[in-house]
Amino acid sequence: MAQKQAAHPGASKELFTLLSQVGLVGKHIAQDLSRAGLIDILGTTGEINVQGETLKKLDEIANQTFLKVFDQSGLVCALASEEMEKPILFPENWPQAKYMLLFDPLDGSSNTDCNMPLGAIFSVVKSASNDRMPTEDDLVRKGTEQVAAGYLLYGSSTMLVYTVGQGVQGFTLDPGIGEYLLSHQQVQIPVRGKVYSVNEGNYHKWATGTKQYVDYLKISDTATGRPYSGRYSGCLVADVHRILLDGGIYLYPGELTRPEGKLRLLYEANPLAWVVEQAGGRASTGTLRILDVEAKQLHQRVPLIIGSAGDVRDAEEFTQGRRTT
Ligand code: AFP
Repeated sequence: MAQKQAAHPGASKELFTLLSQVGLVGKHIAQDLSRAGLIDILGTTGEINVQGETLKKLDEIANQTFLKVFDQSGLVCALASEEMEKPILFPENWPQAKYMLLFDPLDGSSNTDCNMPLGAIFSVVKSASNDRMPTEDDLVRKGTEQVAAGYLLYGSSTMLVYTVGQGVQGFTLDPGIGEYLLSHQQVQIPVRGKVYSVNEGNYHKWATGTKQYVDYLKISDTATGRPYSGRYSGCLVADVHRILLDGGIYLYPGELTRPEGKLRLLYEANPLAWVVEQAGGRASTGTLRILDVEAKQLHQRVPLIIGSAGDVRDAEEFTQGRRTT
């Protein structure tokens, strides 16, 4: 990280300290998860979150861990989370702290009780003005305005993967020494893959173009490497991480009765889109580059098609009706 900082004059020391603090969140959560069946952290809290979803105990623990690590760090002047309707503002940190952190503290929470992969996704933007303390509206920014973005993956090992706009770096947590070591330098996503990742249980809800694209992936054709294999874990981070390393495509498309899709723009789609683009891939709504989507609300949803550039281009052609086979 220090090397990257030296090579990137736009990325300040505070930004890299902030990324290290995200790593610290990952250490806490990874430790909790390693004992999840032994301590009382599985199951639900009995509450419904701002997204209308049942809150898992681990959602709450992960959110609190982010808050604890950051609220007294002096590094951020605002925090926004999937689990909180309103952001938390820290006027006491402003103007020294110019960064604002948006995050999904626990991605894939349906996986908590069955020992499957989980993640966290984060996006960092700078306060919009030097003259005044940011407001909630200042957090609602286009993906192109991110200054750092990435994710934590709690899989068979814990990883921190990030970009500050100079490629993608991946660090693996060595639990023996409690440190992250650089394991994936300048990650490059293949131009095409052999895997598609989508909740096919929603097939009947999709528009024709999406159905035709997914049908196309299953037709045997050696020239284009089809049929693709289906791989879907229910954890966006894990599915996108696989695709980042091996190529392929992840889709959470808009649906006929829910054209905006399920995933959140500011703290799910935007950070992953920037990571994947920085690795040479592509991220789209089907008609628009994710990073160019106009941000209007903190918890805004967006359709997401992300992965290898060649595969995402194919999907765009199908969803735009420019191709049917
Ligand atoms: P949470 O962030 O609420 O855990 O949701 C998980 C998720 O956003 C993403 O990780 C999955 O890819 C997707 O939702 C799974 O949704 P379905 O259960 O509808 O397939």
